[in-house]
Amino acid sequence: MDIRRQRTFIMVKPDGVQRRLVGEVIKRFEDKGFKLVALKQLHASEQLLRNHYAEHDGKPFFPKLLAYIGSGPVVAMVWEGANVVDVSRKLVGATRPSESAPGTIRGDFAIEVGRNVVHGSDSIESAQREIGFWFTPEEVIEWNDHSNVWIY
Ligand code: ABT
Ligand code: MG
Repeated sequence: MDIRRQRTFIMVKPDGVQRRLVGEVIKRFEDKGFKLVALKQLHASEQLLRNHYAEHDGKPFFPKLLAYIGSGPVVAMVWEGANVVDVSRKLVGATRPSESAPGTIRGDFAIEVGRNVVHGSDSIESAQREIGFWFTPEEVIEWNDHSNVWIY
């Protein structure tokens, strides 16, 4: 597959929405040169969040995690571009904001692991799975940016 067509799932969490950081997050992905192919705001159902965070089911922080992500609307997005999964994790920063570098989203805007502003898929497989949970195929838009000669 064309590496430039790689996709990842990015979500501004309820704290990011409350703090009016949606534009800031989008700006960082746009500035990098990634292409926005899906976007919506929603208040996620408990079932959707259980699917999304199934890997953490049973861990001590799981109930708090569900309560936090379910506490308000989130902004769900799909971004496309070369190595977007790995590069997004770098733009987002380390899970614990105490370890995330300045210049990353979490490094610049978060203090608490339980209020870390944004989610990014941790692998290509996770990205495919998560995009399927959050979006129908019709909601992910194919569009041709003819000007991408300036990016690639
Ligand atoms: P997400 O983008 O939310 O998946 O975070 P990330 O992949 O960076 O980190 P993981 B390990 O997937 O954590 C998921 C959420 O669980 C919270 N968490 C995690 C805790 O509260 N305590 C912990 O000890 C760990 C390991 C942080 C993550 N999201 N939030 N908010
Ligand atoms: Mg994760």
